[in-house]
Amino acid sequence: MPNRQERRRQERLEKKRRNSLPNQRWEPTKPQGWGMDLEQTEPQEQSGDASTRLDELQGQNEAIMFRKIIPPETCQRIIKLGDGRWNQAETFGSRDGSRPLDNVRKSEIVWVTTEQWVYETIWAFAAAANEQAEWKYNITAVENCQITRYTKGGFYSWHKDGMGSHKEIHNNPASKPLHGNARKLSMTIVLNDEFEGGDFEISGLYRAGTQLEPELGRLEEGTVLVFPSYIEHRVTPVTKGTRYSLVAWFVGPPFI
Ligand SMILES: O=C(O)CCC(=O)C(=O)O
Repeated sequence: MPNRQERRRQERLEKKRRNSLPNQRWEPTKPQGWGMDLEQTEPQEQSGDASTRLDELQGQNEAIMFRKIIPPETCQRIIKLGDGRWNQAETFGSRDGSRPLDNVRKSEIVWVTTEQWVYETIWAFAAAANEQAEWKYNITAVENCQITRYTKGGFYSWHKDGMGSHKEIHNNPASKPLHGNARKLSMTIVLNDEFEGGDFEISGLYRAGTQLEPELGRLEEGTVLVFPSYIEHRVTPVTKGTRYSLVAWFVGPPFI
C-alpha cells in the first residue's frame, strides 16, 4: 500500500499527464537568464470551481473560463511582485511603429521574468483549455507574462493580441522558444476584487447579439480566462479602486 506522500506524488503525476498535450513541448522564453522546462515542471495543485465552457453559455467557442481557481494568497503573491517596479504600459501603433498610442491603453505593467512558480501556476490552464475547447493548437512556448495594474480611469481598448500568422512571428534567434513562433493563445487572470468597472469583454459575443454573462463582464478574483489571441477583447475603464491582472501569451508555429 503506497504511503500518503507516494499517493500524492502519483496523483500529481496523473494530473500532469492529464493536463499535458501529447507530443508538445512547453518551453518558456528565457531572455533574462531565466529558464524553466515545463516538461519537467509539476503543475501546482489548484482549488476552485470547475471550468466553464463559454460555448455552453453562449453557443460559441471563444474562451474557456476557470472560475476562482487561483487561491487569493497566490493572487496577492503575484501582485506583490510588482512592488516598486511598475512602469507605464505603451502600445506602439503609429504608422512607423515609433510613437506610443495613448488612447489605446492606460495601465502600468511589470514583466515576470524570473519567477518560475508563476509559470508553473498558469501553464496547465492553457493546456487544459486548449484541449477542452478543442482548439488543439500546436503550442510550444510561453512569452514572458505581464502583471497589469489599472488605477481609476485605467482601461485597455478593443484589440487583438495576435493572429497566429506568418507575418507576426518572433524573429529572435537568441530566444529559441520564441523564434519563428506566433501568439496563438492568450490568458488573463484577474488578481483582485477591490474595484468597479474594469470588465473584461469579448467582442464576438456582442456581435452575435447575445448578452455577456455577468461572470464574463466582471471576472472574479482568481478567475483564469483563456482564448485564441485573434479574438478581439477589451478592459472597460476602472471607475473605482485598482484592478490587477496577469496576462500571458502562448506561442507556437503559425497557423498554416
Ligand atoms: O487586463 C486584462 O484582463 C487583459 C489585458 C489585455 O487584454 C492584454 O494585455 O492584452
